[in-house]
Amino acid sequence: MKNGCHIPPQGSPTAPAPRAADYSFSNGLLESLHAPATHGSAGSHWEHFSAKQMKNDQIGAVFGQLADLLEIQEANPFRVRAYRNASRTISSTAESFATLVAEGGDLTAFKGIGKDLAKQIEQIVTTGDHEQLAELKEEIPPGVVSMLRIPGVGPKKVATFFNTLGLTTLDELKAAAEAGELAALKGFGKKTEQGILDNIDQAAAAAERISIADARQAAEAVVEDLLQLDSVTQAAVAGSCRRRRETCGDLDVLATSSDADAAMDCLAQHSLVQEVLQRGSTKQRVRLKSGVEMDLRVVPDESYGAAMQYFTGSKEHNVVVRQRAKDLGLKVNEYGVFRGEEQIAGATEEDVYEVLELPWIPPELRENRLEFSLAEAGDLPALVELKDIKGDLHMHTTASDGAATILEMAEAAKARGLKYIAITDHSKRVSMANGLDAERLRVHWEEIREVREQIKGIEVLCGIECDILEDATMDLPDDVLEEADWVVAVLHYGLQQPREQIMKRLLTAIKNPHVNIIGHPTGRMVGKREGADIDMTEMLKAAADYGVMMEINAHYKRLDLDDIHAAAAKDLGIPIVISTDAHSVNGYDVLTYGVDQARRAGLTKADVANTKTWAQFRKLLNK
Ligand code: DGT
Ligand code: CA
Ligand code: CA
Repeated sequence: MKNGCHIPPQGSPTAPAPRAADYSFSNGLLESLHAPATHGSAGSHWEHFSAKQMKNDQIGAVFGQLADLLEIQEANPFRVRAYRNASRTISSTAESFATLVAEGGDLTAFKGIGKDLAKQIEQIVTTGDHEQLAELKEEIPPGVVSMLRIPGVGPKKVATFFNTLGLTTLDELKAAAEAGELAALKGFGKKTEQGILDNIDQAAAAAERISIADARQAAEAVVEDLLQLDSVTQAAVAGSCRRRRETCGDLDVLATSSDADAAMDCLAQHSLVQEVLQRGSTKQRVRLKSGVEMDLRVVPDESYGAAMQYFTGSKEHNVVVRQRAKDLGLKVNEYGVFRGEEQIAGATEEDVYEVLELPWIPPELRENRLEFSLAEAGDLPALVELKDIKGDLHMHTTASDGAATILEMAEAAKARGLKYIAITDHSKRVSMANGLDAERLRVHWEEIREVREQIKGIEVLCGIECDILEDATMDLPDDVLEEADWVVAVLHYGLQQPREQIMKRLLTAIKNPHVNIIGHPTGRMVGKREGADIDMTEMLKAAADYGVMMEINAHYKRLDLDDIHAAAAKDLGIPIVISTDAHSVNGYDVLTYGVDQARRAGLTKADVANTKTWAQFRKLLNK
């Protein structure tokens, strides 16, 4: 076993509470397997989210919501489709629409954007709002919109529930399903009704949790604006968002300021904020327009570290911290660490941990797993960082369901400092994504080789995302896979199959001499869909035996492997690759979430194969 942060597998006594099926995003409107939304604009630093300018994906989300709400109102399908197309175009465009608007550029040059849509984009960018969307939100109760969160339920079904049955909340929908009223509807059946009953509680419980991407975007935007104030000396994100959990229940922000009122006014007036829920002398709670709530706490400088430590949590981590203080005859709270009346630490987190005789512990590890024993032994891992990543080995182009060409993807990767990428379009089974058969694939690989010749300073691999079919055979024959530089094997279909068959499929792939890696191994969608029923121990053991790597799919809707299983893979010495699964040049932006997941797993640079130089990495290609 390698030295490092071993995290116990799920189900062990110290593992956290159930984590797979209990969340969803507040913004569940743009959910789609093959059209991931992206965050941040190309050219900006990956970690940088600005409050100053609207991002393309935010503008795109407005049109996505418009399309959903109009469809619920049974509006003209052409209009609905136009908004949906606009949403996709905008979200997958590298060039910033906000910048174009500011510079008076011609928006109608983009496919699917006419004069009318261009005007609406201008409105969104300049006012941060959309008049018609605001009206629709008045007309359609939020409970109706939340029905979209139920897996398998889209705007068309919601329209029927709302318009035909007059259902306005998840509770009413559940009652109607229990009474058999849904199965009686035209175009519905017992199966649909049962599916809704099976999933509705998850959707209801999940109501408030948002993805780490949405959480970071909002929280970081607020922090950035607070830091602009002269009176604010320090400000930062705390809570689960700082710990980089997959989802966040609410957002926590801390600031130090000579003028708490100014900081709270700044938040109250922030463009992301809907309303102030509570305001005291040092604490304010607001609801954002997205529905998620945020706590702002303004603390004195001498308490900043203690408050950061306290409000970063987790609660479980803090229980141990408090006990430790007690054992040392100290008292710790959000104001500082005290011996009797005397404050002995609190200005910085480092000080707080130091007086507790501990090194500073990275927030991603603060879940009361093994961080305290590692810290005591001086064995805290040096966690992998975004800047360590040198390659991206899972992405799509226009050959299947991506929005950019091979050359565009390669150039964008190079511009971000990557040294090698693998183009991994879909195999033929994924017909909805225009998957490639052997013949098309060979032509596609020829094009990749041409790009490889053409572009200097980055290696471009001929790859494939090859489906592992329901009958446990590969979607492409061995002689084709053999020609690939890089084969990502994945489960897309039949995720509900019994464990035995799922394992048969995975083992087929792992034993295939041409398969390099299992991509998004479980197939779960965070808060939306549970993954396949996998015997993780068996799969990882086989992967270790056969020299197959494991992916952390960096998309914030996947984050698959999760932290626990990535840690288990590390312990078996399995190289882990953090890949973006980019479907456009903006798709690379999600890399940061994958790195965060790896950090939560306790992975170091050495554990992540795509931190290697190309010369080192290529040696891993021969199994
Ligand atoms: P979330 O919002 O559900 O995603 O998770 P957190 O961890 O952000 O939890 P939240 O917002 O309730 O509280 C933020 C941090 O504040 C939490 O991680 C630890 C600290 N905290 C909050 N309430 C308590 C408490 O009752 N006891 C202790 N020890 N710490 C607390
Ligand atoms: Ca929180
Ligand atoms: Ca909170």
